[in-house]
Amino acid sequence: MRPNKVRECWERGGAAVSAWLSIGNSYSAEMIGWSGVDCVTVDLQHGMTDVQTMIGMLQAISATPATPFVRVPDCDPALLMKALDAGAYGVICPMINDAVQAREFVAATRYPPHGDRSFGPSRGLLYGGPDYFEHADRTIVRLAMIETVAGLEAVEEIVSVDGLDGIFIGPNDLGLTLGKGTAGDPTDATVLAAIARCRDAAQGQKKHIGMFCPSGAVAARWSAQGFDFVVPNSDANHLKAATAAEVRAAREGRLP
Ligand code: 3PY
Ligand code: MG
Repeated sequence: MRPNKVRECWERGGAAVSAWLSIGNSYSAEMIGWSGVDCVTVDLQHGMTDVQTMIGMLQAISATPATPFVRVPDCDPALLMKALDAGAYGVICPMINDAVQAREFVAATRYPPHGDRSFGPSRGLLYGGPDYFEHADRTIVRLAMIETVAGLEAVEEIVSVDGLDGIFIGPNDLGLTLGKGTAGDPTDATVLAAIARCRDAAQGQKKHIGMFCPSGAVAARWSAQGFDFVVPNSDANHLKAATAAEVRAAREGRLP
């Protein structure tokens, strides 16, 4: 089976960097796949895309060196299985609030006897190879998002769930539910303490810890603090920021 670059990166002791796709388009997905990232995550929760478009995006990512991941909109076993059947090598599940939900999430991604994933890996076989079934459970990465007070309070139990590879912090939702507002680069002491608790819980169980970040510089800061799956913002935000910078530069020629 084709290897998972995120697992390879972790085996070397490195921090994996994932791109994040909010734009539902296969051409931009392919372009981002050539940016040097280890993996590219299609965001089905807040991204402007649907399942059919996701399939084309996963096909486009397959033509690049990056490994395809999907963030599903919620812990829906049918959608998790569809994303995996479509060739996702990693799934990120938002709003995991307790160990029961974490176990349901993991079960949907593993074949029996360890889980209840149904057999039918249509594109999984094409992308992964003919031995997909034998290796899928060990190759696929499963990250549960901790982004609520409930999830935070249960984080030690969540990271203990067998088969879960790690947790991924959504700093905006976490800040919101802690009553501190949204902040991609949190500075509030309560939010920072919550993030440190998540990291310590994950590392205590030898699980991985990731976070969505507003920039590469912030992602580098967190990876220096032990985070090993970082996302330096989304395609849409990069496109907007880069375009705005060029427009500002162009206006310097002759101010209106
Ligand atoms: C959050 O910050 O809440 C996220 O879900 C980032 O994707
Ligand atoms: Mg969120």
